[in-house]
Amino acid sequence: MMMMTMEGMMDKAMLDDIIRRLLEGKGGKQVQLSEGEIRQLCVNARQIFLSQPTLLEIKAPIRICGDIHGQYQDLLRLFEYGGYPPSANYLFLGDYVDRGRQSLETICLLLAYKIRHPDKIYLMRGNHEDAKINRIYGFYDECKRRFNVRLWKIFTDCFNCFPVAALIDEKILCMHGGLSPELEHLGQIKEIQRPTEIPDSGLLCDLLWSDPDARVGALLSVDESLVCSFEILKPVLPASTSKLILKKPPKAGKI
Ligand SMILES: [Mn+2]
Repeated sequence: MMMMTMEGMMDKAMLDDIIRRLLEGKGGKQVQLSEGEIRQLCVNARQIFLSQPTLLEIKAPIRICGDIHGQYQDLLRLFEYGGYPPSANYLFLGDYVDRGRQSLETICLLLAYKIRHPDKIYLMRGNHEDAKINRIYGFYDECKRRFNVRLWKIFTDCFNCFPVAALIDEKILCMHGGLSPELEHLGQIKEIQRPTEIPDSGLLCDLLWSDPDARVGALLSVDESLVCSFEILKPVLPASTSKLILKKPPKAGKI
């Protein structure tokens, strides 16, 4: 329905063709979409992000995935293992670009799936979905080398509209970074206006940047890629819900 009501949305055949070509990048082959196609992915995805809330409210079962950081082969393996959308629901916790060598394929495949299946795949914002970070850590250079700086700016406009947190089954709160001392109720997240850059301090900065503090809670590693942080802090969630916070894995000397 959304596909039909939004102005200028890419049609399904075009999206399926883009997805098919991107999936041919399995094995390490570079997939070069056209600049126009990537621009359309950014513009269309931006519209969908803005049509959905800043604090996503989604239902289990859903597969939750941490940082990809341009490691496109890992993203493909992840879909191979968990099922390609829409056969399974996905929530990504952010950090799609920088560091790895195929940030463009990574973010383009995720945006294409988001537009094609807007209620089956959710992409939250990471601290690298921010111009002042990905200008330095690789994405800008990849855009400039393979396309141009103009395209990098179009991605910036799209990243500025990503949602920043998700609540699964009204119980599990997910964000890329962690909680904020400023966070007293979830309504504050819903009120964050988009598009927005990530400020240097405050609620939005903390949600995307802060790390769990072992002194105030306990960390449980579910597997190598997922860490649950049980934090006994302020009653951010209603008393009836558990205090399970999902976030990206802790730093290993990286941001
Ligand atoms: Mn990261």
